[in-house]
Amino acid sequence: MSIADAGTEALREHVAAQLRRARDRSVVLTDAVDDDDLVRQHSKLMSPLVWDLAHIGNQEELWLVRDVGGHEPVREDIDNLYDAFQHPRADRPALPLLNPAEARGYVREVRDKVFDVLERSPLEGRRLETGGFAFGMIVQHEQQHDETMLATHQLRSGAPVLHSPAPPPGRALPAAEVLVPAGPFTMGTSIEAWALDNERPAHDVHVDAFFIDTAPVTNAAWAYRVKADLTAPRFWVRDGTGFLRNRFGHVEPLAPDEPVVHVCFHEALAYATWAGRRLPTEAEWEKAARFDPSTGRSRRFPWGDEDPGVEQANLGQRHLSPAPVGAYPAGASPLGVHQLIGDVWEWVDTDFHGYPGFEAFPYREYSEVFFGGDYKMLRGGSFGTDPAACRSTFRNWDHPIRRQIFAGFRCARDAGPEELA
Ligand code: AVJ
Ligand code: FE
Repeated sequence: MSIADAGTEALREHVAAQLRRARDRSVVLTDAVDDDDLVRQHSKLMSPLVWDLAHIGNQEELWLVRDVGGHEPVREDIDNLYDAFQHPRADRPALPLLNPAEARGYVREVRDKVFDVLERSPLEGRRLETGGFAFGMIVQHEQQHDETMLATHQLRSGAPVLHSPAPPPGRALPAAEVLVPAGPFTMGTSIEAWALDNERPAHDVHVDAFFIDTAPVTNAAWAYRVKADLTAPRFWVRDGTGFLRNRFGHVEPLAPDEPVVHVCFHEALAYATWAGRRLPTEAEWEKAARFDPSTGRSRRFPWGDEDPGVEQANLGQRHLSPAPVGAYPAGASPLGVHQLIGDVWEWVDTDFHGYPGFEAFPYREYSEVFFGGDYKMLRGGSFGTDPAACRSTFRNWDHPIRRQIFAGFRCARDAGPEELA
C-alpha cells in the first residue's frame, strides 16, 4: 500500500530517499551541459536551466526551511527573482540570477537544512506535516521542474548530451478498444497522503458507457494522417518524402508503434475528429485508469495499489522516449487499457476546474489561480515524469497550444445502445 501507512521512521526514510532521488535527477539535468548552456534561454517558452535549479531551492526554502522548520530565511533577497508569478519565462534570462556555481551552492545549503528539519518533524499533527505532506509536495515540485528541464533539453541544439537505453519492445494487444461500462466511480482522492489539492476530495461521478482505446495513438497512425497533408508533430524532421524525429539531439527514424509525442491539444482533437472519434473527458480517463469492475473500487494505479515499478510503466526518465504499444502488459488496467501511466501525458477534453468541495492547500498559486483559464488537462505522466509525481489521480494542465511537453493522447467514442454488454 502507500508508504504513509508504514511507521514514522519508515516514512522519514522514504521522504529522505525521495528528496535525494529528485536532487540526483536535477543534478544530472544541470551537470549535463556547460555554464553557458545553463544560463541561456533555449526557447522563449522555457526558463534558463539555472533559473529552474534555484527556483527549486527557493520553493524548498519557503516551505520546508521557513514554514515547516520555522528557521530564519537563507536568501530572502532572492524570493522575488524566483517567484514564477513575478517574471514570465521569457523575461527570466535578463534577471540578475544566481550564476551556476551560486545556484548549486544555494540548493545544497537549503537541502542541508531540510534534512535537519526532516529529522525534527513529527510527520503528524500539523496538516502541512501530516504524512510528510510538505516534503512530498516539495519532492513533486522538484520532479515537475525536472520534467520541465527535460523539455528544455529537448529544445536545445548541439550534440546530444543525454543518453538512455531503449525501452522494452512492444507487443500486439488483443483489442484496439474496450468498453468502459456506464455507472458511477470514485474520482479523486481523500486518502492519498501526498495528493495535491486539485486531486481532492474523492467524489462520485457518473460516467456513461464509452469505448476507450487500449493504447495511445502511435506514430504510424499519425504518419498516415500526415500523408493526408496535415502538419507533423513538433520535433519531426522532414527527410525527403518522409520524416525522421529529433529526440534530444538523436535524429532517427520514427518508431511506428510508439505513442506519438509533442502534439498540442488542438492537434490531438483534430486527429481524433479526423479518425471519427473523440478525446476522452478527464473523468472518463480516470475511470478507465482506476475503476475495477470486479469490486467497484477505484485503484491507485491501473494495475492495483502498488507504486509503479519498471515492469508497469515507462516513468522516471529511464528511457528518453515513449515505449512501443504493448511494452507494459503488467501495467494494464482490469479492463485491458494499456500505458495509461507513463510514456506520454494524455490530453483529455476537459478544462481545469476544482472538484466539488475543492479547498486550496497549502497555497492558491499551485492550482486555484489557474481554474477557468485557457488550460486543458493532461493525465497519466510521461517517460519524463517521476513516479513520485504520478498516479491515476494526478492532474496536469497546460495551454492547449503547447507541444514542447511530452504529450500525446488516446481516442475514445460513445458506446451505442446496441454495444452495451
Ligand atoms: C502542474 C506542471 C502545470 O510546471 O507549471 C511547478 C507544476 N507548479 N511549480 C508547472 C508547478 C509550480 C506546474 N504544472
Ligand atoms: Fe515551480
